[in-house]
Amino acid sequence: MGGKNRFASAGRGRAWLLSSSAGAAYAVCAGLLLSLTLGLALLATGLRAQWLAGERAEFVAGQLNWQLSPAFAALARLDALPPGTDCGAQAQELAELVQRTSLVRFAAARGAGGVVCASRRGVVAEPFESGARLLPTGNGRMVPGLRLANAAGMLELDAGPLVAQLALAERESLKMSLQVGGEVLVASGEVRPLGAEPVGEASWLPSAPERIGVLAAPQWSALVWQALRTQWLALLLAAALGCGIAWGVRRGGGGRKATGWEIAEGIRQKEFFAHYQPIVTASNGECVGVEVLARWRHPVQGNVRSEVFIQTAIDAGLIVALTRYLLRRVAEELQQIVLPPGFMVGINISTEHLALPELLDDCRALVNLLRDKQAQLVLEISERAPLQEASGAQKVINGLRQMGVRLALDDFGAGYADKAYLSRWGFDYLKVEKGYVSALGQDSLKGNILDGLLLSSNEMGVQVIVKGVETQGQQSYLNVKGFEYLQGFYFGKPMTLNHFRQWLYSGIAESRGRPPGKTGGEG
Ligand code: G
Ligand code: G
Ligand code: MN
Repeated sequence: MGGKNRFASAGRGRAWLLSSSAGAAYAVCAGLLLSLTLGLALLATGLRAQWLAGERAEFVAGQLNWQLSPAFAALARLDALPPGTDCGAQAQELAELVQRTSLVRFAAARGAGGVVCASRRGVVAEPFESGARLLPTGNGRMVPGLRLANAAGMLELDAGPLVAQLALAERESLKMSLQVGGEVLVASGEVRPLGAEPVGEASWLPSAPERIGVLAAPQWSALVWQALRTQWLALLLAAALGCGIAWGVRRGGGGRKATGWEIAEGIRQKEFFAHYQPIVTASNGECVGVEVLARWRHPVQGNVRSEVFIQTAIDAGLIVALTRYLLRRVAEELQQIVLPPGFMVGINISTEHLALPELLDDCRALVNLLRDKQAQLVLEISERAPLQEASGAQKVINGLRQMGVRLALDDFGAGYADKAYLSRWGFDYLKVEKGYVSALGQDSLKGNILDGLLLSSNEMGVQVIVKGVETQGQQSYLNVKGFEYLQGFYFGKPMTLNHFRQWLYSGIAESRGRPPGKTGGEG
């Protein structure tokens, strides 16, 4: 059929959509946390780098200031040279100055009448202006220099040791340079215009006659790498945390709000199915019926707990559609199984559904099938949502009765049903809330209520089914007290029809169901 194919491909499409949106949720959460952490790591690294740059600029400036201070002092003393016109005496003095002042490799002084005398005889000093400037290599200069000049004269310093200092202080993530005027001397020994270099923290040499400073510029690209290298553990944790959050959100979200759309789609894709839980006699554990419990295998989230999706289905107005589907599916399934005579099949019905005349049609196929098998349908109505007179449920119930359907008051003891409520709606069975059995031997009040219940149920002609029986002790006790029907994990958990069939015919039910010392013992 074309329709079937269409649904099948729609199913695949939806599973893909859901799983890809799951992947997206992980990616978004992990990415968000990752970039947040990376941002913080970069910020921290950046602030630290800036602080470090300031520190280092200041330290190197201090060192260079100390290295250069003899030259600074010598420059200040140039005007104390003896005046002369022939440069002879001056050249001698200048040569001695070069000899004893560290870093100075050449000196010149203005003599009387504008003559310039040099520290080396026969060398003509280039013209110079007051101030400081860098001298790049080239023009016969093997090592860069620093020229300091004032009105009295000029000193040319060997900048090699300064370069060495810069190189020593430099790091992959921190470029060091010496700024003189509009130029910088970088750690490789080159001289470049100031604008070409990234500017960082500057620290000025305190004793310099001119503005000479040490620059320390953080290298941001290297810092990103450094942040990645040093913070990888934090980044890894952030990514893991992001995935964890995504998982939590998806699980919590999937748990709390399986959307109405998903339920509607789940019905269409036949993702809902039935589990069957045995109802047995208290005296010998013989199976006399089952309760049908809805189960949902979600294509992505797997098995969804019924407490979650039943409430969502009720809230989304889809519980009728879900039950209708389940009734049909159960009618199909039960065709395959031979049932003991008088077998009861319990189905949970919402009060809302019970007010709809369509319920009669919804039940018809199952009712007919069960009639053929001499079994009967029991609709379980929870005490938690009481039936209302005005809802029109009475008419529907009358119709159901004519079809031979029976009614059970489910979760008895959880709400506030009284005798009047029971007789008004004509319930055939009372299903006692789980808490009453687990309270046996612990909560004497609830235990007493269980005793009193038998008396009044006999009076009213309703049969009691006790739910939540989990131990042999509980079975023995309830049997001795005179309860007739029991349901609980001790006899059988909710299971698929195939499992139920095996369980029903394997005889396990009888061997574990028969209480020891049935005739005399007390539980
Ligand atoms: O087996 P389990 O944990 O699924 O049952 C939880 C509750 O969900 C039961 O108390 C039962 O009332 C409710 N429930 C299970 N299946 C259905 C269903 O098909 N319709 C309604 N209305 N309730 C159901
Ligand atoms: O609709 P109703 O509340 O009757 O559904 C029965 C619910 O009780 C199901 O969720 C089923 O899984 C659960 N249940 C059945 N037997 C036991 C039992 O022995 N102990 C406990 N704790 N839960 C049970
Ligand atoms: Mn029930």
